[in-house]
Amino acid sequence: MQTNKPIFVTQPFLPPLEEFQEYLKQIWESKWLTNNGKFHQELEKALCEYLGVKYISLFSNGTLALITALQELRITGEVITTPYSFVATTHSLWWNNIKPVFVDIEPETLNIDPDKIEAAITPNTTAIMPVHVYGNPCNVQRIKKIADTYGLKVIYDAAHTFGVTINNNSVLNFGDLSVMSFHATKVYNTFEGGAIVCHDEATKKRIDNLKNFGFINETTVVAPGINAKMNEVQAAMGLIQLKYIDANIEKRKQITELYREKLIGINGLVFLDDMPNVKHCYSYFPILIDKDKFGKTRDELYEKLKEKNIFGRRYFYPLISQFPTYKGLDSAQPGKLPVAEKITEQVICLPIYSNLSFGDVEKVCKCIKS
Ligand code: T4K
Repeated sequence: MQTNKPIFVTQPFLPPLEEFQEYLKQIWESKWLTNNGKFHQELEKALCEYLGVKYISLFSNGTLALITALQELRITGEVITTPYSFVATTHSLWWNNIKPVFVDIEPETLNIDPDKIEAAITPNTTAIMPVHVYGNPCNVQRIKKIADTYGLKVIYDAAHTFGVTINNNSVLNFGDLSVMSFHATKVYNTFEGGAIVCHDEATKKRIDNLKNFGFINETTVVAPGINAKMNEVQAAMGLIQLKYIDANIEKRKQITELYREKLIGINGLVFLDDMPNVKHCYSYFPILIDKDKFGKTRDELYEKLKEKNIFGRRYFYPLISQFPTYKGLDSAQPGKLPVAEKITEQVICLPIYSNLSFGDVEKVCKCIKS
């Protein structure tokens, strides 16, 4: 029934099928399906231009891009990171045999707290891997200063940011490398997909080699690379998506504004505001529930929404540091990450995507208020 169709936390934007078919026809004719094809090359150029970055290397997904970014910088030992993210952030360290060291988050932005980074640095620390959570930029200046002082690399997990700028400069221009995700659930999707943004040609070349088994020519392999190439169907989707991205982000902005208007002033419910001088992409709309003031726990609200066919998601619950793989680490011990431990019990991300109707946003808000 139309009146009670499920509303999921997100839904991918899909362009008109005919537009995609035009690209598919070309792929069928050329029989060039992958390995740095025409659309792959076009998309790298188009994304550099759209995002305002110098070099980009496309990947089959964001997780392999994260793993490869660490390989490229030859990161070893310990890496300081946030427990408040999708598990792929820390898994990329684990797959590289690197020890994650969790540092708490700021209550205002939910990003890694720069004030707490220095205390976590040891002689084994080689890098910091912060996440621009929900697309809200980290304190990039403070993180740069700390990294420069201690000689650390910075790899940003920028999976939630697309087109985000600080003072008109892409957030992807900070750090040694930034890693993007173009998964179906993201603001900009290529079904699955990802990318590494870097700042010089030599690095771009090495990353391109690493994602192609380490080949530099037909017969020479210079590194134990992996297969993480984006294929032509994904790249074609990426090219079409770019035509719609501004309109899609604008719609997300309007949805965010409507949520804020409808939910403001509810006792025990808070949401994040826009940050000064930042152009946002509105990838998620998280709310935080204080059970004492709101009169219900986060989980009670989450279940109540589900009864009404509204499927918010508890991104990010549990914390990465609470998963079995990581909970034995020193930095993961209960009480060591007090802000993240509190927020993970309070958060629900409400539905947001470009095809979400304003009527559905009102329905979600009504359900929260009732
Ligand atoms: N770093 C960060 C900070 C990340 O958030 C992520 C991914 C990564 C790294 C890794 O990047 P990738 O390797 O994924 O490129 C989803 C996504 O799978 C994941 O990409 C994303 N973060 C994470 C936050 O969310 P799930 O398990 O919650 O997704 P799922 O399948 O439950 O989908 C959520 C909702 O989206 C569904 O209820 C309905 C809708 N949906 C989903 C898919 C896949 C659709 O309508 N169509 C679809 O095709 O992880």
